[in-house]
Amino acid sequence: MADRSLTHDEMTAFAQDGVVNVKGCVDADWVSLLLDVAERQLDNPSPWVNDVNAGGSENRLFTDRYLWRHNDVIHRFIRESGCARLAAQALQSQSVRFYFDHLLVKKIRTEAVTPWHQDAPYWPFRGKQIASIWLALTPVTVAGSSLEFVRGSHLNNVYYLPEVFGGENNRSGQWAAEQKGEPVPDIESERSAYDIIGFDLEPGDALIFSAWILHGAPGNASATQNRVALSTRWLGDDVVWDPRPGVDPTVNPEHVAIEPGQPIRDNAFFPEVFRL
Ligand SMILES: O=C(O)CCC(=O)C(=O)O
Repeated sequence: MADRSLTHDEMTAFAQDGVVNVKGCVDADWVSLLLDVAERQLDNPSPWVNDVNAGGSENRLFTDRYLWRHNDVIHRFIRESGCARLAAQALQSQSVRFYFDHLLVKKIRTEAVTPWHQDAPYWPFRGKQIASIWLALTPVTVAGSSLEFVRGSHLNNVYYLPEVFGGENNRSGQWAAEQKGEPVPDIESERSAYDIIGFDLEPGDALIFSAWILHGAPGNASATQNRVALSTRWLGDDVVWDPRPGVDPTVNPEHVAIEPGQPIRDNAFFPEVFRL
């Protein structure tokens, strides 16, 4: 499966729509290994966790990030799953570096929505060649909290203010409140005004999407199916370091010796995983 390539149509969809649904992105062995990681992480989270209703078997939103430097499975996944190559193809980039992994669990009957947002404003970079690969580890439908996107919105050249997901409950995410700027419009109240697309996925399918596209997800209305996904973040050739106030502090200027405006060179924090 590490040889999976994007088809011409898939690359065109990513370029035009800002998102592409990649069937069979990884095989069942990876899905099973990553589900085990998710199970263990729920009981033993990292300092970057956001856990709403911790310990609950329903109505629980759990996110944890930045596991790859400590977790052998995630470390191997980013190097061996073939995702780096798919990211490079989608981004039309000669090389890709890894940024971080993001585990996202919505247990059955989870009310918490994922608010509409762009990813780029949260991160300490400038550049257009930034993408995520959101890998479904369970079957997901839009009603079961799959992602939705405003098609083509990655091309609008707008930078929206990041907001703190989960508000005051999200103790590890308050850094986002430091930014100033234009808030994301109220897309949910005016859905018909937007070209919204959503996807149903099977385990092992993935959505590759631009860090500039507006996206969000409903809560998980299912009474039987937890929703588990792993989102990995990838940086292409045009990305430069831009550690602005109010961006994600997991990797910050104390960690890396990159001058603002310089290309991302650091292999310890942003390993180059693919080069043509
Ligand atoms: O899984 C979710 O609900 C949110 C995922 C997301 O926004 C992302 O991966 O960028």
